[in-house]
Amino acid sequence: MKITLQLLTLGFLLLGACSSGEKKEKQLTLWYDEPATDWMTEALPIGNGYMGAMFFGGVDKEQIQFTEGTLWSGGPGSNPEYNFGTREEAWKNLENIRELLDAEKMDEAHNLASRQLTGVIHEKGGAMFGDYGAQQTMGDLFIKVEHAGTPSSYKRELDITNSEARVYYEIAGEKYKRTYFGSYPAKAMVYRFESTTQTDYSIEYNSPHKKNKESFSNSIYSHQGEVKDNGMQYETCLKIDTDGEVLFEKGSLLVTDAKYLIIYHVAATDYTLKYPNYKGFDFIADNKRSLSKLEGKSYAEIRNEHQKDYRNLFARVELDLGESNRDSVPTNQRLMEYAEGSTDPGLEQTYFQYSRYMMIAASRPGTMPLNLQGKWNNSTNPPWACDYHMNINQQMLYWSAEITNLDECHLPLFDYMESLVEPGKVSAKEFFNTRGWIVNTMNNPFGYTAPGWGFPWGFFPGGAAWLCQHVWEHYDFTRDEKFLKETGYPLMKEAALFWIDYLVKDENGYLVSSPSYSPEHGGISRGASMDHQMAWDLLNNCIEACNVLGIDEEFKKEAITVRDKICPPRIGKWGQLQEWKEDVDDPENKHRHVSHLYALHPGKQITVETTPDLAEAAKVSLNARGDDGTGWSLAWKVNFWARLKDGDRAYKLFKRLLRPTGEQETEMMSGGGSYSNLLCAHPPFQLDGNMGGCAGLAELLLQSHTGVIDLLPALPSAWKTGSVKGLKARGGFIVAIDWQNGQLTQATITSLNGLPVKLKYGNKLIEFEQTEKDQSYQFDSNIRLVRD
Ligand code: FUC
Repeated sequence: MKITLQLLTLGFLLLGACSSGEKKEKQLTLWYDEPATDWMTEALPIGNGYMGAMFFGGVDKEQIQFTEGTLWSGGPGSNPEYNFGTREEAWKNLENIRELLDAEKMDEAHNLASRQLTGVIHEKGGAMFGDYGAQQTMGDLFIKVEHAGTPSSYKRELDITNSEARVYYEIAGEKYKRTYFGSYPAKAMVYRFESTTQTDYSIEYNSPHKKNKESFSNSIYSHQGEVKDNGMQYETCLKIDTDGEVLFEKGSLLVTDAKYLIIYHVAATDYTLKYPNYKGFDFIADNKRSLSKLEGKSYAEIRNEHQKDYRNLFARVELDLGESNRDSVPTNQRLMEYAEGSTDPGLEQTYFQYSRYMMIAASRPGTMPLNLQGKWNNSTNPPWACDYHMNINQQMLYWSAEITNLDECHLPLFDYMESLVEPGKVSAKEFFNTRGWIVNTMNNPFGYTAPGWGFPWGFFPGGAAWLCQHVWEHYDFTRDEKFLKETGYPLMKEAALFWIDYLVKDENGYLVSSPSYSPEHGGISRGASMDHQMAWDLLNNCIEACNVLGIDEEFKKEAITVRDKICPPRIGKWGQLQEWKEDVDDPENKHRHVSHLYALHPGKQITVETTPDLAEAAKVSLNARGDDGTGWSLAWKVNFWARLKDGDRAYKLFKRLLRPTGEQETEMMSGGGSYSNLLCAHPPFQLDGNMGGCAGLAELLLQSHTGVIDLLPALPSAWKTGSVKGLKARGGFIVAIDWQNGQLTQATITSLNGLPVKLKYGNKLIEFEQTEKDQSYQFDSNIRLVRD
């Protein structure tokens, strides 16, 4: 009997070892059997936080396009008249515009607002956005490899489990291998070429910018240049390590007889994130520092240091949606077959983790925040200036940061927000004569905080309120009170002051936003619902912050009074959630922005549990808008349906987000999808859809915005059996969930802060008045605590 029990126990343990925690982590890769020929749809992204690079994997000629996040045209250096977009004393027209709106003279109000409440940019020698500028590519490295013959066994891959890209092929019986990665701790990109035979290479740097100086000494190639339009200075350096000979001739580095060649690549500019000059960083010293940190370290050490740094973030979350056995199929083909109906949970997992990979590759403490294309831009004139768009895009880029346990990657956004306060106060004063800070739709790194220069798309002073949701969420997930006190709350309070001053009373005594414009369709209104919802959310979070910090009683009282008078969400004549205070929604409107559902997501004013009628109205609006859209619009709809607890509908939209999209497709309204490199097609490429899609998948498995940790709130029926580990819930709880046949089998909650917790699964709810810091708690399929 005793023996049997022991055997049984052992058997159980062994089974346990294979089926749960001990399971070997699967390596997730994107891979292709041909080199890339198109940058946007095929090349693959790598990055070290500061720099982003895209490689093609060409056999005879490798192309590595790269940039550094601060490299921009425009701004003060481009024009002495540059003034952050300010139209001085524009606010003097405000009363007039409000009166016209009250008299329902919409066209006149629109015309006056178009003339006066728009930002100012100055023409600049044919540049698309004048002195507003645009993010710039730093250029391309071309590496020619001397070999003759037809390649075989070609493979180009991006291993996102370890943050490493590789290229393999064979020619005439010789093997060639390349390994690329971006190291945040080394602040360098690393490209290694190896071959079984001695090989010759030539390396050339091509840049669209003005070259000032070039040199090669002590194995270091340095190129100093400047952006022609604003004189922004930069340097990029290549440190060469090889067993071959190196010669610098006519602008090319010639490497001969090398079995290995390693290029360490650094870049920096003289930009600083500091109003009003944004200049003065010692970029030459910075590059020197980065290069000297490499001294005395072997390639293996640098690679290990990188992988340790990366894994520390990436490995926190594991998602298993079931076996798909499709890893042997190239990713482009896999995407096609998925669209044609093949079941491929592995591709879905890869998509989810790819977003986390890109977040880690492009947004780390001390770097610029993600821009519209992350850090991957190959143009001097990129779509929408590859800037910071504050009426959905910038925020969506960071939706996944907290829930997928990458809160450190959120920090660059907050540094950036802090830099916007000073210019944003000038904009608030000059355009609206209010206190506080604002940003509008478009924002460059030179403090452009004014409305855009076109009224219908550019007028969106709510940008700051929306950004402030991010500092609150960061606090709520981490419960880092120091952060809230020193960084979060000051940003929130200043943004709230704008709304306290800007909102005006309507005929019914409600506070409304006048004039306002629901992003980016309208027209002009005396109350776009989104403004009301954002102001409500911001004031609500400020009140909560005052409670947490025990400060600012007076301000808190004012915030409560204002919040409670804001025009609440309304249900209109066809059962829809009204996009405006006026009941004028068109049921045929398929516009990509669904801004009036802000209160449902990313806000929390509307929830299925607390405001079921409004949630129902949100559903009516969403159904009317339909299931098409740009990439980010589809991603937002995944999140909406997740919050509405309709996993199958969310999943349908997620599949739509993975629709294979070609290079030539430009139809915006319904063209969203994914390129074969799995980058999101707006179209064209925009990273927000990748990040928003990832956040949406996480919200299908875990939600916590109501103060309750809701397990599997919207599990799609397609994901019958699976598990997720390491997602984060508000309050600082790390959550692991297992499910089978669509039902929870077990969950584990680790309490990082020792706070009370409420846990929900379906209609079961349990509550613990306290938890112990750093303790894990295991729950069974009925969310009953499993005691040891
Ligand atoms: C907003 C969107 C567009 C695009 C642009 C970058 O203006 O309406 O679809 O994503 O940002």
